[in-house]
Amino acid sequence: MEIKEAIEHVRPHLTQKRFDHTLRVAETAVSLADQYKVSKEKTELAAIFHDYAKYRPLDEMKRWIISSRLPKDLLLYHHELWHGPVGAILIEREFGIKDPDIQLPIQYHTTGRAHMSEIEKVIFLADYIEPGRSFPGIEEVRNMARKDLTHACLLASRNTIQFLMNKKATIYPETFHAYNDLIKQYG
Ligand code: DGI
Ligand code: FE
Ligand code: FE
Ligand code: FE
Repeated sequence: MEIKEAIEHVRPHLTQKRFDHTLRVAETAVSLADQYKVSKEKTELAAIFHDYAKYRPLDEMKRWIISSRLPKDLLLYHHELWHGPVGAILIEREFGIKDPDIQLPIQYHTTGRAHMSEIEKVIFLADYIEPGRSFPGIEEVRNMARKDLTHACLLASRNTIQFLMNKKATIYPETFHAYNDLIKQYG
């Protein structure tokens, strides 16, 4: 699919704010893809679709999780974790995009997972550091993103887990699996 077509499919499903975020994620992701020798075309498509399902009604997302190959334990955790996995399914069903290089980064962009591919790391990180974001410690992650993609993912993952624990949120197992996998490389 051409990027322009993807953008027009996504636009009506997002708020203006979320759409602008999506374009910034795409720009950030393409710059990382260029630096780390990842396919620009696949990166841009994954970025444009990464929050595609963000505003689907909860009962619709629930039905997709029940009726597709997605992990059922998602239903035991916060619904904020559903839009990535559901988006990965929707682009296949609606647009015939059946490519793990595009679907996996979308599926895991919120949590990460163990053994992320380079394109998964690029989307995970771009979503975290795009210029519209302001989290505590984000400048350190932005600087590291220019030096070491995997190490930057570790910093983003660690910050997210600390943030979630501080607000007493439940943490999805894949979120921990991502952190554990990354800290083993940089402990
Ligand atoms: O969709 P975005 O807002 O662009 O960003 P996102 O999909 O990365 O994250 C959405 C939210 O999900 C963010 O506030 C952090 C949160 N999150 C990430 N991992 C977990 C989580 N929330 C819970 N409860 N558990 C997690 O493991
Ligand atoms: Fe998201
Ligand atoms: Fe994220
Ligand atoms: Fe996002």
